[in-house]
Amino acid sequence: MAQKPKLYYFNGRGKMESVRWLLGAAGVEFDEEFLETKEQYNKLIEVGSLLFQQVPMVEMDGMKIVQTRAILNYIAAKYNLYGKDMKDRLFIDMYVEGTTDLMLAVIPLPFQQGDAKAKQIDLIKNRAVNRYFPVYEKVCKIFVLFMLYRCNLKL
Ligand SMILES: N[C@@H](CCC(=O)N[C@@H](CS)C(=O)NCC(=O)O)C(=O)O
Repeated sequence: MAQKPKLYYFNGRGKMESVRWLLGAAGVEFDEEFLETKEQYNKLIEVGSLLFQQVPMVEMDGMKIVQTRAILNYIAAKYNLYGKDMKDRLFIDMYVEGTTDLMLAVIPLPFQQGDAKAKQIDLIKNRAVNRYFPVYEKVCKIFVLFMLYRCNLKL
């Protein structure tokens, strides 16, 4: 039996969360090593496991894969979750980049305080509600209708 993928990241959602979700969607079990000390992280760098000295890193299929998008693309392609043709992949890539942009607005939050933090929270809420969520709601509705049609179900 193939070895389970092993995920290396801090004990938090961050950039690894989408990888966990994708493996879950693919029905793939995985192990995780949470980096809780500087020593653990430095050790990975010393042994050359982190190409750009960054996590997330996923050990699978004999490789140590870094860069979130590269990890996601590999898993999606491997488990047939990356569309049927170039056009599907183009749309998947657009939706993924949208979530990345929204997440980039969230990342600075833990390091902000006071007014700056409140302003950032307002911006995130506004962008989420008005710019990103409507797009995902629309595509989810289309997907549900498509599945109902495929299953010959009527609304
Ligand atoms: N482009 C990379 C960025 C990864 C990244 O910024 N990782 C952070 C943790 S979330 C990190 O390892 N920072 C340490 C550093 O850059 O030295 C990706 O998307 O995976």
